[in-house]
Amino acid sequence: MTTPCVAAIHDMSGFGRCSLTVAIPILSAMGVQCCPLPTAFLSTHTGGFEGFTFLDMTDEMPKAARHWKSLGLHFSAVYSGFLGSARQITIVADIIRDFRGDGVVVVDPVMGDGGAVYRTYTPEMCAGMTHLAEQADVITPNLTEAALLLGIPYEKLPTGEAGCCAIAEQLSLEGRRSVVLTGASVEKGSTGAMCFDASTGRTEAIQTRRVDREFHGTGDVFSSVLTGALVQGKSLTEAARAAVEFVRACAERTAAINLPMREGVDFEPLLGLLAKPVSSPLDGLV
Ligand code: PXL
Repeated sequence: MTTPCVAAIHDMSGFGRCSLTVAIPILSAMGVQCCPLPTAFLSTHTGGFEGFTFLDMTDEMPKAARHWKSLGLHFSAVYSGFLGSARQITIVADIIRDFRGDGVVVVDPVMGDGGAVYRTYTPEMCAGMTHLAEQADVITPNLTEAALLLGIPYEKLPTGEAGCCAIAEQLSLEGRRSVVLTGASVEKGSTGAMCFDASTGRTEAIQTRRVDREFHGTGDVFSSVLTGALVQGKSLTEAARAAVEFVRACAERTAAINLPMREGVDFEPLLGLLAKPVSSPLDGLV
């Protein structure tokens, strides 16, 4: 049995804990090999830092994908997130087409948070993200991204359990695509995800107690755990449960140490929570 492999198409931000600096350690801790295809290199992420550098990797991506194809690589999942240019929309769509095989395609339609679009995202990129997300088996929007995908103002989104249910179902392309809506709160003091599972047609809220503070990068932590758990064969709601609980643990710790928001969540000491115990070097092989 070979270790499952995920093609992870995200930016690499040097400081601030998001995207690949989150996806690589989380997938590795879950016993999943992460094969990064960086969309951009930034000195820091764009949320709360001034003067960050931005190296667009658009031209490199098709070349790297062509090499992967020539090697006959197969992935258990293709997992995309923050993109660096509008041109990357078709490039990532091509990569999904070429490598989806019988794996799962997770598109985190990263575009914004808290009702605002991220600084490097153009209207063209947001429109393109809607098309890219049509290729996904599973999407993981937050409420801001859900509003953009649905083409409605953030303030007009329905709220509460029935509202989150309606959003998840409306985003499902008439039941063809699974949706894990993040930052979905069904009652005061709780938060988590609202999941529409295309394989069962059911919608279910996965909730935990809310840590009363804002955090940066939790969407990337969430989607990475979810992707790892799906690759491990968990159902959508089991995977969402694992992601909701891990994000809550990270949030609790981050609040306890008073980490500035722009530094992301202090997840590294908690990676052990995601790992399966190993008793010998040949564990899982026989
Ligand atoms: O966490 C989403 C994200 C990913 N990558 C970069 C970002 C952000 C959010 O601000 O700036 C570079």
